Amino acid sequence: MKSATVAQPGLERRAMSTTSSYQVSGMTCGHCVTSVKEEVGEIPGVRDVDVELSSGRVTVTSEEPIDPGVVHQAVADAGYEIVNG
Ligand SMILES: [Cu+2]
Repeated sequence: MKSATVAQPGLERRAMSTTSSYQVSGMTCGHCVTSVKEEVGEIPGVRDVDVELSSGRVTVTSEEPIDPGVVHQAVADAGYEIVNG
């Protein structure tokens, strides 16, 4: 009997990733950035959160698309507001 599963180097399943970005208002310093990163980073499936303080741009990288409502809530929990996206 042959095994149906054969490990092949280089063919292991690579998780898809998706990014979405949002415009957040109210962030004024590095502490704000950290708060947003922490809250959004706790959303299940989120891999990475990039925050650009000068523009208020928040880019979320996740394994699967995240419900924007969940991101809005996380940003609100951090004390800020998504104004676009
Ligand atoms: Cu701040």
